[in-house]
Amino acid sequence: MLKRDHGDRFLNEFLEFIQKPVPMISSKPAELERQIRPSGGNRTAREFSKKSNKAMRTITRTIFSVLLSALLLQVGLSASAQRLSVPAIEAQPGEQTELVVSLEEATAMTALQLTLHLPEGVAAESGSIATGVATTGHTLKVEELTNGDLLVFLYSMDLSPFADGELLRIPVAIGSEATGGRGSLYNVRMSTPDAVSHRLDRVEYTVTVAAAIKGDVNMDGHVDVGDIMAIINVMAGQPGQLNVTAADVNMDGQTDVGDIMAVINIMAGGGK
Ligand SMILES: [Ca+2]
Ligand SMILES: [Ca+2]
Repeated sequence: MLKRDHGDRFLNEFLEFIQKPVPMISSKPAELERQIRPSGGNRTAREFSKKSNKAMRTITRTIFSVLLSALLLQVGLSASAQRLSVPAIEAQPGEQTELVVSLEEATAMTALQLTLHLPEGVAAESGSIATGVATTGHTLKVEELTNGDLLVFLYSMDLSPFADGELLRIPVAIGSEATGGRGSLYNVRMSTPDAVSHRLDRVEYTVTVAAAIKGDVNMDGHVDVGDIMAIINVMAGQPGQLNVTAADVNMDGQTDVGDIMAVINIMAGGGK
């Protein structure tokens, strides 16, 4: 909350940029000019190119304003319909899981900015955040704020709209000491292609961290020979999807034959 102004920066820059339509309108005529006049050209070609540039600009402008009117109408009808959702997470300590941010009832939005707050003991690596199926060539920008929250900005230079569905997939690591709690997406703003920005409701989600069963290294809910195999895999440096923290059953800081003995003891004691 303290970094509110900083948090608005990306979207504000984007809004400023898309409100200057000149570079976008002139990009195609420039390409056309290059095609007509590949190596300098003559006077006639230049004049033709000038004329077609002008015609192209007029056409583009007309299309652009028709498009804008259509968008404005749509936005006016259901400006506050779109919302973000994040399903609750249930995980065990030491587990790697994913936080999924989805968009519902999208109304021609091309940019999204939000700040992600994770519960204590839950961490996300900014570089591993991926875009979901509801994006179409959108660019992702992530920055870690001084309070540890992540500023996430998703935008399209082609002004393509988002579809309904998954916008972001955020891999998160549940710390070995994590007890779960509430996380949130706050300072959520979206923008239409014509730079109308909307503030969306804050989204809260819960992370429930189930206490792992001691000795249940492969996390199937039982302590049995499968967990001994799992420890051997961890010892062999092939942890796969295993809970590496849980593999240190006797909690002496390393995974070795002592942990296999510990699992045998747990099995002999009736799973306690
Ligand atoms: Ca098990
Ligand atoms: Ca150990």
